[in-house]
Amino acid sequence: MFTLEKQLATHKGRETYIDNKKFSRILAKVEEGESLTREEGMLLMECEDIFFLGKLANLIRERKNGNYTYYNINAHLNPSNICVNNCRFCAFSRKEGEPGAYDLTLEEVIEKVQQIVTKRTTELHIVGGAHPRKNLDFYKTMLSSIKKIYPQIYLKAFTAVEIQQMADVSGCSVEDALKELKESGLDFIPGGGAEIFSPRVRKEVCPQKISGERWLYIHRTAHLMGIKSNATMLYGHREKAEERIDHLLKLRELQKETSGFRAFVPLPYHPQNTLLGGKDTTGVLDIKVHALSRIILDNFDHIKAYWIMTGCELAQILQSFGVDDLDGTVTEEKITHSAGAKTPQELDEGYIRYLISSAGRIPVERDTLYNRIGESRGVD
Ligand code: V47
Ligand code: SF4
Repeated sequence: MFTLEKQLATHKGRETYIDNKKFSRILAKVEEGESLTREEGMLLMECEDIFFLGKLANLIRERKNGNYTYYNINAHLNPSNICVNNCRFCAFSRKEGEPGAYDLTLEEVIEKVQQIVTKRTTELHIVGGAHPRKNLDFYKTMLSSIKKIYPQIYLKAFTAVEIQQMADVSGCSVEDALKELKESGLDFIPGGGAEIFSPRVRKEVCPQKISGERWLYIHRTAHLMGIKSNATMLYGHREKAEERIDHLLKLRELQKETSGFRAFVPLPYHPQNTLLGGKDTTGVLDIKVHALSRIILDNFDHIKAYWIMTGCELAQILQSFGVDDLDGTVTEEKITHSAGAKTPQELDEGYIRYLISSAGRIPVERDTLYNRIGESRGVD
């Protein structure tokens, strides 16, 4: 039974978070723009007062992005779900010949692109499985053919995992693969494949995937070549709170070195149809992870709520917990919907702007690099 005394005690307990010396020191550090330590991050991970976390995250959010929330007009394309890795959290991938496997030819990819791109599309987000046979030339031709038809569209393509795989199939280095992809039209690398860097958890959930260190190496290499990227963290499966903090700290460290990351995207695990199974994340965990990401990653300009995974309603609320970006309109999302996502496949631009403005924020259309492009369009 939840008695009145217990309620009061809990309430009092929460107040002590703010009164507590350690928490007031953290608040002062955030107000001064100082980075938090691992221990302080851990303390916040254990903090049950989401309003306190929201206060800290919002301070950083508004210092960096004011009252603006960004979105873009994008389309997703998943050319194949055939993959050599067997990540236990993935419901999307298939082996060659397995029921449900698909593998678009170059002609089919172009046909698909022509169906999903509109006059307003500024970004194509292209990711698929780590294919056992397709070489670098296939992906280079894909990029250059799309770029030839749509030179104005940013090609945000291929996770570090796919880039390593195409380099392996072609027997070349990741450096050479990145250079050739860039020459063929690659503009930006999405943040997928990072999962959680902890070797302990990777061994359990994605033992065949490249290591966290390798993921970081590939992004560092891309940054040094002038290719910007995003970063992600898949949470809510087998990882411990400290492993989330360590993941964020590794990203903060790399960002300090290269300044190559644009946005960080926390990805809540969806368990349906996966080998790993387990439960959906809760609203409180989603809020904590987005807020903590904003607080720890104080050298990242943007924290994105990927509405496909968080749900539209929570994505809207997360704008008070550090988030300043709601991703984009998206089309035909396959990875999360294979794992049970109940969100739509696509959002209309007017609705994204409504999710932003009805939270008291100002919607701003951006391109992949966060250049503002839609301010004069007056979509509302
Ligand atoms: O790499 C796979 C994750 C990622 C599941 O860079 C799952 O702006 C939840 O990286 N439940 C792909 N997540 C998506 C991605 C992304 C999405 C939006 C924006 C950006 C960006 C990147 O999805 C995969 C993997 O980490 N994933 N299975 C699942 N069951
Ligand atoms: Fe393959 Fe990516 Fe799925 Fe892992 S998450 S099995 S690498 S498609």
